[in-house]
Amino acid sequence: MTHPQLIRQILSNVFMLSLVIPMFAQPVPPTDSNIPFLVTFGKAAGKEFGDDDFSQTFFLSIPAEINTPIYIRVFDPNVGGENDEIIGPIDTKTKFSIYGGKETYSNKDARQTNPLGNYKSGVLLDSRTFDGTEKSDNAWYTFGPFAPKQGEFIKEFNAYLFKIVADGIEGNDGNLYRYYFSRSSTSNIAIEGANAFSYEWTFRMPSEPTAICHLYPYVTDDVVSIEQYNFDWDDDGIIRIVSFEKKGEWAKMSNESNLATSKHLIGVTERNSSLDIQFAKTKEKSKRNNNVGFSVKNQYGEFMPFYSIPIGGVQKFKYDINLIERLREGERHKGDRVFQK
Ligand SMILES: [Ca+2]
Ligand SMILES: [Ca+2]
Ligand SMILES: [Ca+2]
Repeated sequence: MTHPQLIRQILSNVFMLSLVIPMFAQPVPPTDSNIPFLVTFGKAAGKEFGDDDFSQTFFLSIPAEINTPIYIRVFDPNVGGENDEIIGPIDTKTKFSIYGGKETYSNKDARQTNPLGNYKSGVLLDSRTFDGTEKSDNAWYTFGPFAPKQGEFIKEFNAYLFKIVADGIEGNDGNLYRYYFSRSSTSNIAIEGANAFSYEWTFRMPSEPTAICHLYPYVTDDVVSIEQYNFDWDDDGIIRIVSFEKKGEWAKMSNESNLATSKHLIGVTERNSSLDIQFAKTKEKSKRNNNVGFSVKNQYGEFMPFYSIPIGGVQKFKYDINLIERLREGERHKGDRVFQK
């Protein structure tokens, strides 16, 4: 193959690849997580329903080169009707607030898992409170348009960051909802290169008795151990960690209204990509309407982000011990200096 032919071939492969693997992260929860809904309860709810703090924060990152307007869409933002968990009379109000500008992400309080301190840092761009009478039942409500530059510019991502906070400000019912980050106000059109993440997911498990859901915490290259936290798992099955080296390491699991935590070592091959945390229901134990909270800390005590497009891809267990050994060997030599004669 001549040189120009080779280049054409490479370009065409890259083009084909971009068709096959679109890096579009916009539904949250993402389709491949198998998680049907995010959940936020009204603050008068008992914690046995699975929400420990009645607040959920997501960040949306928009690549710096995008300069067309974006929209933040919420599916079923109200409480009542088809999808929500109703306790007694419908009396719950959920407030969705969108933040941008300075400190939206860079303020430390925004990157914790509890709604404390200045977690609503940044400039409030828009907000709306939904109750049981809203017509947005089982339908999309659209915030925006926002100019990408209304987000906070974060150099390490080369992106503008927005923050979406859902607070259960009144009542005791569970609000189930989803997000889509869109280029259109009336339909779901993905924003190329955008990604979404949170430090704590509170979500609904599917009703199918053998369903498996996934969350993908990103492991940076300085992580040597992690500590997982799960809240109100209700003995619904098994929570396990899958990686290049872990076939399904069990996490300590919570039951009704309690928090369980366990520490897990991270090897050299398990860095710079995302772990697969599996929430696997089992037929014998399967529960209905199970809401769960999940977060992970690194050895520095910092919460780790879970992205809707897993960064560095999702790790899969390598059955071949020789292959694992070669991977470890390769990682060990990555840092070696090369001396030239
Ligand atoms: Ca109620
Ligand atoms: Ca809802
Ligand atoms: Ca639960």
